[in-house]
Amino acid sequence: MAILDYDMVIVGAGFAGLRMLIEARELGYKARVIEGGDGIGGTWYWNRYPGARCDVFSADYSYSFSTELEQEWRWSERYPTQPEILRYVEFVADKFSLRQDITLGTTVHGAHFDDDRNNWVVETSDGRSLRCTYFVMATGCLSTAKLPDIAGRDSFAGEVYHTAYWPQETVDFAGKRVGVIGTGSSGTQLIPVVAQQAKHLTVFQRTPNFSVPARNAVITAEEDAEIKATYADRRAKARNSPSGLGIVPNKQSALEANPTERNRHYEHQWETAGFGFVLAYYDLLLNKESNDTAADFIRAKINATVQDPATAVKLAPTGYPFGAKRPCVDSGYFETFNRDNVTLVDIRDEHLETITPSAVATNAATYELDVLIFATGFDAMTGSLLKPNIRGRNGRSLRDKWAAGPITYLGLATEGFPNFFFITGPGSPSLLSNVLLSIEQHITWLAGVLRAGEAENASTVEVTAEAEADWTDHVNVTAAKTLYSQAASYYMGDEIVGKPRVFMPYSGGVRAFGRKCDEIADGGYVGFTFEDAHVPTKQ
Ligand code: NA7
Repeated sequence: MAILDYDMVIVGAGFAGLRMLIEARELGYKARVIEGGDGIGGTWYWNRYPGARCDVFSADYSYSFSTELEQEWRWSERYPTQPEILRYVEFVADKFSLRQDITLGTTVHGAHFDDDRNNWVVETSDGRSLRCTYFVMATGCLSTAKLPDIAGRDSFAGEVYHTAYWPQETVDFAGKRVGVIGTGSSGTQLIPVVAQQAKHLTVFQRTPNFSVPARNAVITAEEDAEIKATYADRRAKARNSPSGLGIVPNKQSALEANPTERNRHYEHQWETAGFGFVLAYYDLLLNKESNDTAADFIRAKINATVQDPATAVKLAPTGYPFGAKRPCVDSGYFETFNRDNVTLVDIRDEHLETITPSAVATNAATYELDVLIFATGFDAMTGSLLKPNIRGRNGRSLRDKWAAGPITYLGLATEGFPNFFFITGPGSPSLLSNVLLSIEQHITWLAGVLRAGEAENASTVEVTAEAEADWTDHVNVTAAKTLYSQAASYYMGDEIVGKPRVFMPYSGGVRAFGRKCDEIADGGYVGFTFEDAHVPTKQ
């Protein structure tokens, strides 16, 4: 038997990778995290554009595994900025002495399962091959940035940035003509900040987004004490809510409320709920007529905020239901278009034809720029999982297996790839949930699977074809009851030309998902096979 380098190799030192490392140590494994960036933090390491912040409440977007950590760390704002999140990640890494098991600045190019030895060989960019029992991709759902296919894209001679590869140094926009392509969550956060600094900002919008106000605020000492005193309840509430945000959806249908009552409720949500606005009524994502009431309310808000009527029309989302595409949570986004130094270009009206060394040109005008920012998002959910060439039993590649769309059991594993796991993969609630909660649920549950395998002296843990087919079917059936398919979005794979159009996250919510996982565990991990008669060699 070849000597193992590690019991577990984990790809990615973001929230999932770090949490996986902690769990691996609990399992008694010798584990190593391989991270492409020169620092830890994953998406929060890379997405350091001005205005970057999480749109989940800070106390919920935090680890729950250590009460000591919960009590020691002090969040300063309701919605934490990127630098504060990175400070938290660094704090966690130091507190739990994680750095010694992390290799930075190294990419995993590929990995294959060695059928003869029942373990994995992981190939890294520094030319090494690491042999391990378990191989875990903790690479995140939104981590492979996407550049748009626009003619002349690479010819721009001024400063060029992508929100997801923002430089460490501060970018100075003063006196410059800046263009931003993309108005998703990143663009919506960046645009108000850049507008305050740039000489002129031109925003190129393809699809207007529904956005609700964040109402960010400083967390007072009193509020912090309250958060710390009630963490256990808060976590339980989050686990028992559909989105993992601790928000119990209104049990009423939007159509049951009379228009005055409904408007009052929407006003209240608008002032207080942030992302929770999508749960204002339980059926907003189930019934188009209900959804229209919320969409109309938000369009009226945009219309009331934006002074120029033509710009207000361009900014108002139409043609798809509210929430079917990830809504944004903003701080002064629509107000920004009232500034004299901001121009909105709707590229559905003016076709974006080419990028030249000094401008972005549509069929109607040429916009001369000094700085061009791509806020064009990611190859979501499968992008990072399929980037390395991962080959399972008999050399079968994951790319081939998922050519028509991902097939997984619980978003955690796939048949034909023993001892290989991914955290919050396609088929898990991931992108439709507070992803921190989903990460921890996935990892602690996976630890149960691994313990069960060891109890059976198994050297391989694998899911069955039947279990993954049933689960993938369940994911599809659950999504079909919703309005998600009525928008072009990264949930459906629409962000990449040629990507299979299938709904990827599990839309049944974290509570239902957690219960299903518990049921599977109680049944002895139904859907998993534990094979062979020798325990993986511990290092
Ligand atoms: P998103 O939400 O995927 O947004 C990407 C934006 O870029 C969106 O407005 C896209 O328009 C636009 N885009 C993408 N390709 C093009 C081309 N070719 N031409 C013009 N415009 C384009 O990514 P973000 O980084 O903003 O946010 C990702 C997540 O981070 C977010 O969901 C939160 O979970 C946090 P489209 O809508 O596709 O027409």
